[in-house]
Amino acid sequence: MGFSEKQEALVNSSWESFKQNIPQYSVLFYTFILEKAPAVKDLFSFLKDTAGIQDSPKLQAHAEKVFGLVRDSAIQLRAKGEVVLGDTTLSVIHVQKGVIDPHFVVVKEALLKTIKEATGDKWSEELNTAWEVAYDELATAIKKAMN
Ligand code: HEM
Ligand code: ISQ
Repeated sequence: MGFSEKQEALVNSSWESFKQNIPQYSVLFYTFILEKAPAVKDLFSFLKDTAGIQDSPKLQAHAEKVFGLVRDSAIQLRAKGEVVLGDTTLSVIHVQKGVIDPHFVVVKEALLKTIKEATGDKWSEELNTAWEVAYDELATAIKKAMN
């Protein structure tokens, strides 16, 4: 899978946009996920002890990790043409939590919509495709070790 320098740069610059307002975008991301798959709410432990999703520092930290991992994948794709996970931790966590294949599509759509919001008038089809490819390659790597 070819991943260009331009694509890597697009992912990097929109990652910076995302980081400009993590409280807002992490809530938006989570809201998009629950819109499509309300039942998924019960899989996440970190919202149990908070009043609302608006002020959950754990949600923010976790959401930042998810976007950061997709961005790392873009870097890996550009450097060596594939995404390799250091260990099976991510796969094990998701199996244990009860995550299934169709959930990955839900999270992907939520991620792309969040990036669209975060980048505003800098958004483009090309930028969208770059995130899509980086996410798909990462999701494939996680799913491979889940089965
Ligand atoms: C946990 C990333 C896909 C649901 C985690 C964690 C990471 C992560 C890093 C560990 C907890 C943390 O340190 O934040 C990702 C990435 C994904 C992905 C990069 C896709 C490429 C999914 C999907 C679902 C999901 C499709 C299904 C809705 C969860 C749940 C946890 C988790 C329920 C446990 C949260 C808790 O501690 O209660 N994910 N994830 N993830 N993920 Fe994902
Ligand atoms: C972990 N995995 C997938 C999606 C997530 C969204 C918010 C917080 C943590 C997550």
